[in-house]
Amino acid sequence: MLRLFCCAVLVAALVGTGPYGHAQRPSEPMTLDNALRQAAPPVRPTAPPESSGRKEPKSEYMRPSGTYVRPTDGSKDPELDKAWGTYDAAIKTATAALRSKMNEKYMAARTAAKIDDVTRYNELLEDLDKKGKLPSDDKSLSPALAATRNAYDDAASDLEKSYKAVVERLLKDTAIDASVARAVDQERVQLAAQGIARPQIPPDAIKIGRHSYYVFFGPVTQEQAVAECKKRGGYLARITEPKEFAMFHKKLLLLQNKSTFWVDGTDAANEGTWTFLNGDPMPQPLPWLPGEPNNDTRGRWIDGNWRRQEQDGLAIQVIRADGAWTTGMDDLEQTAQAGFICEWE
Ligand SMILES: [Ca+2]
Ligand SMILES: [Ca+2]
Repeated sequence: MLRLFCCAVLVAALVGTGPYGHAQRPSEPMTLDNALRQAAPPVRPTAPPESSGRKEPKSEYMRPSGTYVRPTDGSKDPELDKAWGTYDAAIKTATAALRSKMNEKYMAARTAAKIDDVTRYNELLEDLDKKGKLPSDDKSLSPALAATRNAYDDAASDLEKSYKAVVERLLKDTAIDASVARAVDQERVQLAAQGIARPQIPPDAIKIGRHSYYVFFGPVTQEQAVAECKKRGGYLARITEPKEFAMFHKKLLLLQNKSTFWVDGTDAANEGTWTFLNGDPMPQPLPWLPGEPNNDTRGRWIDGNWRRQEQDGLAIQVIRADGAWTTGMDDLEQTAQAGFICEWE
């Protein structure tokens, strides 16, 4: 009986398999059509229907630039483990919110068939997903970027507090050598030095000599502009030399749009005497726009109230005059909203 079964299996195998041993359909009559069909290259699988959105980022988490990386040789402490967990979660959430905003822009650009924007947002998304690189600046993403950076700062500040708390606890515990507390504190200092506060110079920054400059679109007040540059490890640009001005003249003219950017400078202390914001004298006479500085005090609406203010803040402006675009300095109310230029040494 067993022998019979074996033979049946063998016969079935011989009948049912082709030259490569793969199972085949029952043979069809050899017609021209069938012969051609068998000779034809295999039909390529059809492309999957285009998905409604961009591909989701890979599941593994890419730590974005400008955030702390936990030192591997640091102290192992449950409280610090927990703090790092909280920090990582906060960074992840903030980054995911930014990514979602970028994806939204990407989809909107696709819907509007704006090819350039589609390409740009796709590149920004890839940079974020593959390199952890935040968009250096993008007018349409400014609020989302600012929110992300604030979230990073908050997370870093919470982490710093946890480190300090752990150091305090370790120092109080007589059973633990003080050197352990010092090592933890050292780790905190290292993080602060290499982390959030490090200069964040956009890769496409303008270079003049050893200095880098970047034009941000804001809009912010002059005081906020100072804070924004400081946050990036730089300072509000000091445009004092003709070659610096010439460079911005050239770059900003490309905007072909009325725009204003804060730079370092004020005459708040002494009307008409321009100094840097910290009071240092300004070395070069500035190329003012025609009719400026006028300390225009016509006033404007600020927070629902008509206010008259002195124009005590220094800005570089792109305007259209006599049918052509030009740039130059203007004095503005320091609470006015404008873009800004950061500088790094
Ligand atoms: Ca003034
Ligand atoms: Ca003015």
